[in-house]
Amino acid sequence: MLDWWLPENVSTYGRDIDWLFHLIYAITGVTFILVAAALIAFLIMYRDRPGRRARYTHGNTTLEIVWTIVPALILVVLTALSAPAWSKIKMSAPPSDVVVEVTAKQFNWQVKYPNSDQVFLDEMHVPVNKVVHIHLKSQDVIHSFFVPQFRMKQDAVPGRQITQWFEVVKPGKYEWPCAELCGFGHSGMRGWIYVHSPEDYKKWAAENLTAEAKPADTAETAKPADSAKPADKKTGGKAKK
Ligand SMILES: [Cu+2]
Repeated sequence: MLDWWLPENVSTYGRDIDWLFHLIYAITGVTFILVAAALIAFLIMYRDRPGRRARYTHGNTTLEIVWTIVPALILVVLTALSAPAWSKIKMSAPPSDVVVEVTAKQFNWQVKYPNSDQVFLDEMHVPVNKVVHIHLKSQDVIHSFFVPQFRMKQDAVPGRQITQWFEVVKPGKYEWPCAELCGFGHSGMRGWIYVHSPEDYKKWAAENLTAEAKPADTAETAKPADSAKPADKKTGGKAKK
């Protein structure tokens, strides 16, 4: 109904959020119209007229109870309706195909991939139709990772690493602003997320993530038995130096 108004949804879980958005928008929209109509009606009904005297009223207990209980019930129902989306998007994650480490700072996104020391500034590359896990940290103040088309928003909090995930279904270049007023340069803090086709992503990774990724790959082919762990340890040790 309001799809034209939101940015295009390219995320697997975007629908789960959009219908809740539309539902809440409809409820608050109808409430707004009722309240505004009552206000205008009362303005006219109780306007000053010759011979009319103001009088004191203490209110109406029944009305008070009704307009307290009805919104409370609406909130309880909305909570119940949003719980499945919340648990799917925020409380759990499907196994990752790609992991990206993001550290926010005043006023950039710093992007790193496991097994590579290369740090990218305000630029992330991920493959389409893959589950991407973001390990989100902050170096200074609270920032907020926001990609409207992904329907994803998560604060980056100093002292914590927060894992979030997304899966994008359409290749493209998506704006990646910081959505938390984080200081003087906040308005300029934004990056771009490039969602590539599988071939393009492979090509990009081969050109940009090779330096540290290669030793791990060769270790894997050299020792096919249980190579994953030693290879990880190797690169992990290297990264510390
Ligand atoms: Cu910021």
